[in-house]
Amino acid sequence: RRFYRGESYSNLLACMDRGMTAEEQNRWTFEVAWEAANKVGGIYTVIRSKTYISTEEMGDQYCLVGPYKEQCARTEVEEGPLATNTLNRAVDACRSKGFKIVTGRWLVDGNPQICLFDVGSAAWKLDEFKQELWDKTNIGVPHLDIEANDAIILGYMVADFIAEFRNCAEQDGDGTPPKIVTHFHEWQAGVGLIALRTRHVNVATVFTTHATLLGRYLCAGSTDFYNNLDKFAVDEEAGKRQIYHRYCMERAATHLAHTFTTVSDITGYEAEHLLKRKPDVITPNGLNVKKFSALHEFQNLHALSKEKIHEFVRGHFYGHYDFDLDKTLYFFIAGRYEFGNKGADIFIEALARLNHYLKSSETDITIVAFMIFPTKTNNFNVESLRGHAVTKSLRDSIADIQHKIGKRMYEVCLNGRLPAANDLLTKEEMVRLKRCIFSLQRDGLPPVTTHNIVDDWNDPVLCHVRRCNLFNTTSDRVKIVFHPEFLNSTNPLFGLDYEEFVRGCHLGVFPSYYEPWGYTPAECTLMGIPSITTNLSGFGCFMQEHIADPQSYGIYIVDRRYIGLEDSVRQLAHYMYDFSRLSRRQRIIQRNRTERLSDMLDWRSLGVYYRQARMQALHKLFPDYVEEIENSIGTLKYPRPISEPPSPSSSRVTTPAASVHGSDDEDDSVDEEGELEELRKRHH
Ligand code: G6P
Ligand code: 1S3
Repeated sequence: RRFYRGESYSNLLACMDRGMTAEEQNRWTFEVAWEAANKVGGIYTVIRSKTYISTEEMGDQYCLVGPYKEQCARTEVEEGPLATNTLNRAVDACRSKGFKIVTGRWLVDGNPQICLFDVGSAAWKLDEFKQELWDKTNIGVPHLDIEANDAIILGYMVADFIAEFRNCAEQDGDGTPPKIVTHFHEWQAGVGLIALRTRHVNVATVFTTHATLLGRYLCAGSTDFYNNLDKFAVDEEAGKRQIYHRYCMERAATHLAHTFTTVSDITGYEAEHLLKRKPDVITPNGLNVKKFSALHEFQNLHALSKEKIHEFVRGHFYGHYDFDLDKTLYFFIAGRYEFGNKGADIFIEALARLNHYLKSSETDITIVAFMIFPTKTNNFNVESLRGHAVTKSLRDSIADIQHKIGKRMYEVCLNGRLPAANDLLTKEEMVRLKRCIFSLQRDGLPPVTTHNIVDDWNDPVLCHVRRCNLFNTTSDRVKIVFHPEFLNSTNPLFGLDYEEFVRGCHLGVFPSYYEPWGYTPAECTLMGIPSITTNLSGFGCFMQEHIADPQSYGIYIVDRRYIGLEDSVRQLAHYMYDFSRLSRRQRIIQRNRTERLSDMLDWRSLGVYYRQARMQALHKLFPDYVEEIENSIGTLKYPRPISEPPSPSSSRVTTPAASVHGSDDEDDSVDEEGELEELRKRHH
């Protein structure tokens, strides 16, 4: 009910059209996004991860629509005609106008149909489209704004296509009008919706915003955003930032849509004030959850990936490698490089405090904090590469010597005696090892960044790291590694892709200030990696609403809404400090609990809100039309865990399993089976 603010749900259920397939109902869904088969950011993840359930529900009555971006499409799309004659006729009609359209199937789970429009092929119609936009809506777009111009071309191409399709579907149908839903994502796709509505094409429209334009800009400044949301002079603010025309496009799409949705309550609140419309439905973002057949597989993967990160750390910190990797924890932050919006500012500040807490408590724990934000660089720096070269040389020498020692031992033993020390390591080999050890010496400290950053004096991460004196000295218990590039498996330093890297870490830290949803902590959750998020992120609020005690499930939520900045920093530092005091056993238990939350982030649960949004939109066009939709996922799904939450305090019993296995810190078979069983009983 909370998510469904339209007509009363029970009214709709009363006149349900039970059990008919989309094909039998002549019902179609087109999902239009700039990021369909075009990887730019988070919306790509939404569209891509959702295709599985969309095709499961709609089959070939579902089609994605977006711009043709050759580089991405060439590797991700298998070209070919669409599955139905009706769709192909509409495409042909548009092609005959001179539009270049690539059709086929997107090579992702669900293998959906996709229709990509080459914006360049209709560029000659830009003036005509702009004129229409102006005549119908009074929105004027400066010709220098290429992104906005492209959005206009795509929008009108898509509107032409949908109108053609509707005609074809009507001709091919049984006389009843086809039920078509067109779902547009974000302002860049929104012009299509504006065109359909101003041309009065009889299709249902849904508009989803994943962030508001003005919200993103205002937050990036030093504005106290959430306390002033109701006070902003929106037109003026947009004008000052030279985004007035974009803002108008976004606002027009919002108001013209039959159903308007945002990805979280917090963005809904923002939209209400900045776009002046409350969302009808909240459509939280899901992921395509794939379960391993073995319960503990994700724990094993953690250990394997962590070993690869260890190898990186050995190379990066050579010469100052005076900490125990078995007592080292890996924290990380990653995302689009929006320094304040993504909370990198308070992360660095809190790390400085954590460093102080750890030093004062004289702990032997070391934290390596990775920051992964892509920015302009002139490639890897020599110091980082050198570190990996010298450790590799040592590793290779040892492997070679080891092999030779083996052979010598074998010979000696064949002679019927036990090898003596001088049978094992020769003098030359000692010299070789000494040379390797000497080359491990270095003058300076291990670098804070792996790359040469362009304009490094003004780079926000480096400026904050300098200000907080986090220079990777021997006495620092918190070490910093800034990797200003996204990870992939061909990376010469890590040799890990992002997923493997996340699995190998202990804690994701995402203390965002502006985060409509936030996929990074959600992805951590699926991999069973605990994370820190905030009550200003859609994900954080969603978790707070559905879990009784998020922290015990490894979801730490920093308050960035009701307390001051200083208090938020302190809270973040304390969360990290508390986490650093967990024993291995407690971390394992916590990872098990975190992973258990995956189901609630699965599109199989969250897809229901998209269906509700589409149904509402269709219902406005066809008042008699209602679909049978399973009820929303409700509010509280995850009760407080039955066992004690993992606690840093040694005086407390950690979990019931502890009393069975004693205090064996190394035991990795902790699965809380008893607790799971209890949970199952409760649900039944
Ligand atoms: C997983 C593995 C264990 C390993 C543990 C390390 O649970 O299955 O074998 O001991 O990870 O956990 P840690 O939190 O210390 O990286
Ligand atoms: C937006 O991408 P962003 O990282 O710029 O959309 C994402 C998908 O809905 C969302 O997860 C994120 O919070 C937004 O900010």
